[in-house]
Amino acid sequence: MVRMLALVVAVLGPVLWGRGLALQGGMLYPRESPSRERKELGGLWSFRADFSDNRRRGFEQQWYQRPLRELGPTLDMPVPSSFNDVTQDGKLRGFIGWVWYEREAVLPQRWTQDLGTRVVLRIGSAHYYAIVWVNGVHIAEHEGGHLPFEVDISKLVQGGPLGSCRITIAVNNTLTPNTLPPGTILYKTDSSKYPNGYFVQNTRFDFFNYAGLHRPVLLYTTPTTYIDDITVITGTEQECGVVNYQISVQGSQHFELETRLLDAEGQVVAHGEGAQGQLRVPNAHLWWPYLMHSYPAYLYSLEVRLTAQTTAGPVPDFYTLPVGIRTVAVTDHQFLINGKPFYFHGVNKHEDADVRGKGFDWPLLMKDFNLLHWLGANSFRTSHYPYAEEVMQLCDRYGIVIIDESPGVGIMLPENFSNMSLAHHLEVMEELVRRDKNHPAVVMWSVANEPASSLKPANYYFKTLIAHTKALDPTRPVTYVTNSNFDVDLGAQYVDVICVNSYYSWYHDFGHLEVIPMQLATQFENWHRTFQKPIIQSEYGADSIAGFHQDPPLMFSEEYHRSLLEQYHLVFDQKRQEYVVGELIWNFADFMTDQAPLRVMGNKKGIFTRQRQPKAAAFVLRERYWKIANESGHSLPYFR
Ligand code: GCB
Repeated sequence: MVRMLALVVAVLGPVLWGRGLALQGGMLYPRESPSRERKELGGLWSFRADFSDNRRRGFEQQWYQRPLRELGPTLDMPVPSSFNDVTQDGKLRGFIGWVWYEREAVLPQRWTQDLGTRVVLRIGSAHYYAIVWVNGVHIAEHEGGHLPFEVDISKLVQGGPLGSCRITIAVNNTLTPNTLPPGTILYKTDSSKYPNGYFVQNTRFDFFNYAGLHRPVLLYTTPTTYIDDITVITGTEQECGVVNYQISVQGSQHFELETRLLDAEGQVVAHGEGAQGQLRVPNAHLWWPYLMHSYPAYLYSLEVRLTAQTTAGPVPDFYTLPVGIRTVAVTDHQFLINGKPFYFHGVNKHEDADVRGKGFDWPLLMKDFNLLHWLGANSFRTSHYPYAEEVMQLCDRYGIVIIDESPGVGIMLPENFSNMSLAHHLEVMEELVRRDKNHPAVVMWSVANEPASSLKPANYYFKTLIAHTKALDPTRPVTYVTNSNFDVDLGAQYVDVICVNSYYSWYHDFGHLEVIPMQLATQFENWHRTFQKPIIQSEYGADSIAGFHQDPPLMFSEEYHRSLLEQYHLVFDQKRQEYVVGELIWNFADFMTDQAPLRVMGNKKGIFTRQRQPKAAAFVLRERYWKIANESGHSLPYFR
């Protein structure tokens, strides 16, 4: 046991040390403004995976002290991207441990000479644990692969002779029982079967553990006294829109703040002064979801102007935040947006594609949003982790409603419910709410997917987690997603909306489509009888291999896929008259998983292939979603 722990520590290194870092400051998305510049560090970085037995050669040889290429061979690695599928090396594809990224950034002279400028390095996502050095100086560590972190590097780049800086980032994809998602390193010690030191990583979630620098890495500037965070909470009073705002400033106590709210035409509709206040907008345009209104996704702009009083005179900082005025509420059988019943007809997604894995990619993102519009989808769940900030911004702009999920997936073993796990989960919820709180598209938080909620410690775990999330954000409902295989789950007493996944006629009663209506109706009735809460069918679906045809339908054919969905729809159409408030297909597109006998080069439950081509099921859903949208009388032909 002790030996095992020692080995695990050897592989993970600092993954086990970095607990309890308190959340500091805001996490405003870095936008350009008259007082702020940004410099993208995308492109090719130098890269090396540390294949040494203990995975610690990089630390022993201090790979951060000198350019990586001087200490051995390097690869060119694109950022953002997962590293796994970029090369022809199978060992790198399945690599577990530390990989090292490095690049030189050339800085504009003003950034390095002007001591009134603050230079910040921001990493959109590094999966899973990251350590960052600038010019060999250790400056940051971050745990968690799906949320951004940043660090002020002004002192390191200013005042010296250098106009450039060397950024080194070591990233470790090892998952432990206390990471989110959790995983286990299993050492195979039978020397007749495995070489010395052989280990594998086991996880209880169904997607490939892609790793690397997944989202943009960039530098941006602010003045030294700067707008650090903005929180808006919106509401309505009769015809009047209300925007409550709170602004935090760092760097000085001597400043003034002005706010102006501009409509989509750029007209000022309200203004205020000071760090907090309320802006009132008569006859406000509300933010409505796509297909729920003839002018969906209306965004105002909140312009914040900070004027700091310095010895050299006043120094301004500007930040503009898009604001959608809308309300969210839940009754015992409805999900209300702006007081009107909202029905989720949407998808579950993954950040996943050929070659780039989980790497952020604009063409892919736009293709996905065009497909959502084509489909008539009004919503998605960020299964099973927070998505890139640019995704959330597009949802605001297009009116796509989001259930924003934490990386709490695969929480199945008793050790995943430890106090250490809970503490980390609470911290992740704080990071998530801090990042996404101002997005009108986000209408609910999901703290986890299919945790083993019948285990004894689960009750305390979820009670605490949900209460904490509600305290962080009292304006949005909170859920965790459960599975119909689990008995009616008492943890659901803490959630506002029941989200349930089921795979009738797929993982059980396979081949028997005829039992779906009965089993699905029973599921809904049991959950609603027990909790009197609205229910979302948060996953359902079947695998199909594009191009496989069989009629009468057999499993894995496109015909079985579509017939299975049609059986579900019969029941949704009855129950949505009562308390079912949504249906989210599993999954938007085929995606990569670990290799397993139940997976054919990944999970094939996509209604689109991994290359985003429609299968038969996509046409079934398209017809259905547009039919549902047309019931409201607000469908928008220009998106079709
Ligand atoms: C589920 C999980 C999802 C899986 C899906 C499946 O319940 O939430 O992550 O991919 O089932 O296809 O098995």
